[in-house]
Amino acid sequence: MDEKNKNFIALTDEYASYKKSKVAIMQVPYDKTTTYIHGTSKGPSAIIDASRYMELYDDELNQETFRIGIYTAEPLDVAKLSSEEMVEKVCVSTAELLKAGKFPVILGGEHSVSIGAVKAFKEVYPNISVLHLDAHYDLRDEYFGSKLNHGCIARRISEICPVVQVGTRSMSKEEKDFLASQPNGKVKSISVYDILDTPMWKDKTTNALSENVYVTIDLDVFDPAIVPAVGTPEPGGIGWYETLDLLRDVSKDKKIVGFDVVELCPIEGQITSDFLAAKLIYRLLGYIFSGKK
Ligand SMILES: [Mn+2]
Repeated sequence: MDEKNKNFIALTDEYASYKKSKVAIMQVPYDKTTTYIHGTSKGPSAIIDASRYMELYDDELNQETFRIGIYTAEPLDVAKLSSEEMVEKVCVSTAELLKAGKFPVILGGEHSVSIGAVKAFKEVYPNISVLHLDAHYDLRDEYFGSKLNHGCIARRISEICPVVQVGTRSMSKEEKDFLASQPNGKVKSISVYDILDTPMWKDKTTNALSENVYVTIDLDVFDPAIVPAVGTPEPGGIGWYETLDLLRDVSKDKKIVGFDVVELCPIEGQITSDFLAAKLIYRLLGYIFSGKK
């Protein structure tokens, strides 16, 4: 393997050039407002590294998804920026990709990166809704003095467009009150308790989404037994296959126009989570572009 190749799945130019690629991967190594364990700034490079050892052939879909072309951009230079500046930079970069007809995939970094991305998508897709996979509700109005804290992202996104949350299982009283005060409002939550109680939870999720969907995946939505490398792990998350089932359904019934995978906080010598994140991205691209070239 060419150690210098820093493209997703180590694709060579034939399938990774900007010009020929349908998909563009944007890395946002930002980690300012995480509240417990720091290290999400190392998430994007850990995902790219893990992806280099992944099979190019997708054995569920029986296809070589990489043939759509997957361009990997250099990581955005965001380390020294304020949250406001970072969100703006992600917004501008996402808008550029959309204008060029690319399908953006954003790698965090902390979850605040999603706010900038959704802002850009809303300009192009006015009727967009966001599918938000997360252990946390992220509905605080403000946290540790910041409205752009990673614990506020669903609240900020709900000011832009409707949000459908899945896998939630940790909230503050403030968030409970916020949810209860807006029964017909912009945020719907399908918690792990709903998933356990409601066999139709995937239909419920899909039906709550609009035609164009942006997906934001906080990796702590998974059970920490399968994804331990997150900053704020919560017991009892959802599994690999039920997550794939949901994403497959949404890809079939709706038009997913972009997605992000955030909050990977790599643990040295423990690459399970990095690898899962890389495979999740590739599989989701496979669902979205199934049968297309
Ligand atoms: Mn979370």
